[in-house]
Amino acid sequence: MNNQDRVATQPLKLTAADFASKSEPRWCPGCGDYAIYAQMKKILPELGIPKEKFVFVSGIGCSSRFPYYMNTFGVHSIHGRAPTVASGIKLANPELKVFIITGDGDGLSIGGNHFIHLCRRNIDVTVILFNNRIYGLTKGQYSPTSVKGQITKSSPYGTLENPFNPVLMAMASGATFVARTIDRNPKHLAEILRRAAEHKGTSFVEVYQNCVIFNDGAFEDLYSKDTKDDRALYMEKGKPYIFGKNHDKVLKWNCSRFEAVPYDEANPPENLLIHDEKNLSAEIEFGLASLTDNPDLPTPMGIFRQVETETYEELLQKQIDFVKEKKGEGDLETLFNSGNTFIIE
Ligand SMILES: Cc1ncc(C[n+]2csc(CCOP(=O)(O)OP(=O)(O)O)c2C)c(N)n1
Ligand code: SF4
Repeated sequence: MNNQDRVATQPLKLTAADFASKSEPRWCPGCGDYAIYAQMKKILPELGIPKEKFVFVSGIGCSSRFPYYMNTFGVHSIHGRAPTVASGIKLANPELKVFIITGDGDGLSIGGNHFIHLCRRNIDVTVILFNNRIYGLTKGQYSPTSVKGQITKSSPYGTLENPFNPVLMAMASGATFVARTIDRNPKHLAEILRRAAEHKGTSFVEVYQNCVIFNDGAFEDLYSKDTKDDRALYMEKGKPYIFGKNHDKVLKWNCSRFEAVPYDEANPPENLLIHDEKNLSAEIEFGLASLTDNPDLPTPMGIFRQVETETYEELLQKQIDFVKEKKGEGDLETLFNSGNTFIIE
């Protein structure tokens, strides 16, 4: 056996370090982007996908610098157009594992239209939206997820707009996997990134990401020791929606809305909902997503929806096969010269 055979027959065991490029990340010290970068590198070797099959596509923004730092194929594309470039890559080569890295400005302002159409098509790509509720790269203008009243460089007296809820947007647009996590909880972040990457179809993950320079502490209530247990609800498959410092509260579905009631494990309230992201009614999915930033109830973290249905590329291949069977193999030259052709003299 010569060396070349050995390389071909023994798959390499990859590690996080294999996915780090030679470019040193240039995010501000303390930026949440570092945490996402670290967990992404960690989960990629666990997916069992050869390294040359990964592609990271981004738009423009601090977050969109991500592909530079990954030792994989990548495209730092144009503002808001990562879904378009990624769709082309995936359709041309369905063997690839394609990630879209975007920010709340890139993905939901200039790229909002591209984002919703990606979701409804169910192309098999994984979207990671770094939501810091601000434009970081351009130095602190408000974004479509900035909270109403937020004072920023471009809203010195407070924004007048209602923010988008990215989870609701992805759900309403038809994404087949929808989840939320946060940079300050590495274990949860890694698990959600892995689950999203394994999903077949458009998977969407909103990551709450701290911009330490222009919107520091935007999600503090979800990770600070004193508030996190009451403000964040970690949804777990097979469990009711329990939260609170002593696991002493639970969400109950009552007359088409959620309410918080006391919880005692030994004597739980009757008719509690049990979480199962693969089998929730639209009413419950949307009800959970709508709790975001509710002052009286916790913000849900975890997987809101995971359903399996045919992807765009599978349907496309079927259609190509069908037409080929009906009309035979295509010929570009004939196609160019068919139909209404005319000569300009
Ligand atoms: C066509 C175009 N319009 C506007 C800009 C300026 N611009 C660059 S990044 C950006 C917003 C980035 O915000 P976000 O996606 O939230 O990323 P972050 O920097 O916060 O990670 C804007 C408006 C641009 N580069 N190109
Ligand atoms: S400006 Fe904000 S988002 Fe951009 S690198 Fe710095 S901390 Fe991160």
